[in-house]
Amino acid sequence: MNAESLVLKVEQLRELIERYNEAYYEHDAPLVPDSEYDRIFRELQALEQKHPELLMPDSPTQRVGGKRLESFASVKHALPMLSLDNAFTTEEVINFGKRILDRFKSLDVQPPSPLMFSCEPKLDGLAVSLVYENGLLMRASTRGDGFTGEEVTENIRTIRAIPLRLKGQAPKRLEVRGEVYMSKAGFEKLNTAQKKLGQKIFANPRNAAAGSLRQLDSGITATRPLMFFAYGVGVLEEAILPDRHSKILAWLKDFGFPVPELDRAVEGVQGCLAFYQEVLAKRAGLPYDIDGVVYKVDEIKYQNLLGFVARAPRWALAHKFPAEEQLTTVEDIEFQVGRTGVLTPVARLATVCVGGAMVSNATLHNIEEVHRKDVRIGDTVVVRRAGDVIPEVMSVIIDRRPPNAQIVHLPKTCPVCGAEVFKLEGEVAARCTAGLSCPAQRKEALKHFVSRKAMAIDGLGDKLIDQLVDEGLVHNPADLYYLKLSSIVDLDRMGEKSAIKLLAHIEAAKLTTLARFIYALGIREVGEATALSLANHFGSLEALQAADVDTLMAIRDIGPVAAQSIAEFFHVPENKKVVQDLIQAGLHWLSIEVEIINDNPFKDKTVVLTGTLQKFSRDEATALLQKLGAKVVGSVSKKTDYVIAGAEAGSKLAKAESLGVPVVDEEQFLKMLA
Ligand code: D41
Repeated sequence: MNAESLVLKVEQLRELIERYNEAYYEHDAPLVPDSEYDRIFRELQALEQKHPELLMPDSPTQRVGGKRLESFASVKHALPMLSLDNAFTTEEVINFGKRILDRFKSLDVQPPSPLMFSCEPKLDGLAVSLVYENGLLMRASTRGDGFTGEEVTENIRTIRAIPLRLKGQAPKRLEVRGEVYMSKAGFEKLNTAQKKLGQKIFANPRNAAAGSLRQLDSGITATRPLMFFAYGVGVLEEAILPDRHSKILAWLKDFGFPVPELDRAVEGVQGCLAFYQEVLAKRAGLPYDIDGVVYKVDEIKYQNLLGFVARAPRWALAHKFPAEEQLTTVEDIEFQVGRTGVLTPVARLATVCVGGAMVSNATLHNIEEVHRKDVRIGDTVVVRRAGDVIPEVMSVIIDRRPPNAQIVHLPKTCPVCGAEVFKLEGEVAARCTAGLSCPAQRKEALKHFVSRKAMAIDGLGDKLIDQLVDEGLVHNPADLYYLKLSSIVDLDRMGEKSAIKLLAHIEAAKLTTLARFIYALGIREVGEATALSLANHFGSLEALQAADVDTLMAIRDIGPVAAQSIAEFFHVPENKKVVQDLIQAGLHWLSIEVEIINDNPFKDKTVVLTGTLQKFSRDEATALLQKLGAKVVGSVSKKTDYVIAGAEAGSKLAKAESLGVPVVDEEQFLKMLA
């Protein structure tokens, strides 16, 4: 790059960053995901480092945080609020450890072995300072640029997690530092309410928290579900600070502050890295967003020795998680046909790494969503992949739309079989009308039929089913049981050995349970739990087939929509024939004795299972509870009556505890059963 274009590039980056800053900090409406911001920021940092002559005092790299709004009084922090250095890789964390040891060496101090770190999650909120005098909250301010912030005392007072008066023996002056944030649930609720009122929708919990705290009318702040946790201490007068960070957190807790729940003291950088993995695994299940973890040298004596450089302490590091949002481009939008014929638009993307995995497809849910988000082929979009959730297109960066971007319409005919596509008025789903004569629906129905919770036929993967249908060997589930060795040995990636094995698996799976059989049929609205209820209630296939809508609706957990769908299913001649053919092919089950004990603590209760039980598998415990009349569900809410927690229970247990839902361990569970 020549000097001129270098200057231009640096200017461009600064302008872009300023623009993104303003949108993020002043309007709480980010234009790009954090990862994109970080990338540009780092690019500028690198250029300035390489060409120090280009570094200007007003470069955004010299000022982290946004401009202060005129309307809030500004507050100068008595002690600057430092920022945190970031690490994105293991190597950077190891270097952090090395830098600390080097520093000890140059100070001629024998480093402690092992060096203890206090680890905590890094909540994605905004940092504030709270000043208490003689135990009373006197002043609260945002971090701002670290030196000067905005006074938000009245707004802070509305946050119930923040004590207005300290518990116990209060110091003359105490400045508590921490993070104001919004839980995921609070964020969803707020956005739902905002939508109803026709008000602004927040992009993420962080922006919702910032927008809520920076309200000139504290009455509005009071209606927002803000939370707080403390992570440090600034000014302290007439009290003795504990000698370790981990003890400071406990000390703050005693004053009445919420502190990070997952905090732990560990040995060395290796301990930090193990903590990182642990918290990463829990990330999706936590009730709040975290963007990484923070490591802090635990002993305050060593923190003071190590000191800080520029704005950041040498003794602390934020280890960021892989970004859950990234930018990429939409190369195409295709429609996938599912088991029930529903057409789902899928964006084919230029491959990117999101949340630690390579992503090249993202769901767009339905055509209305495509139009609402205005996603076009050629667009640059934000894709999000959180936890194990399917990647999703969140929004379009309109700025980057090419002139030839292409609008997508719902196809009039099925992209797989050419049959008419039908969309009911008022319904979002558009469906291929061909039913099981559409190969796509046939394939999906078969995949469902053989799946683990249905017939559980081993060795029959998706690719194999695609081939069986494409070759015309299988039209309906019953055909599976008539497959011959000679017709399957020649399939791709098959051989005599695996063909024989496959036929044996199909044969073995003929013995099943009534509930699995009902589930395998793929009746709309009939999931695993409903299938089990039906099997328990009717006890035989004949009785189920004969049931009318009213009889079905009288069953617990079966609503009008499901009842309608079940009754209809057994009236369609093709379906009757498939059921008959399957029985003909030799599918059978043992008639189960169903015995519902009327007086038991689980009757009509909503129960969540979590962790590993010693005496039951998850499925067995579920079946048992269902027989007792309980509804077993997957996630904990206020409506949950019990959480049964086995060994190594994780986020569901934590959530139950935070909601005050009764938690039962295996021993208590056994007692309740007795
Ligand atoms: O959870 C956080 N966001 C968090 C932020 C945390 N757990 N610890 C933090 N510790 C510090 C130091 C070490 C500088 C006292 C922080 C922050 N700072 C911080 N938050 C915003 C800027 C800096």
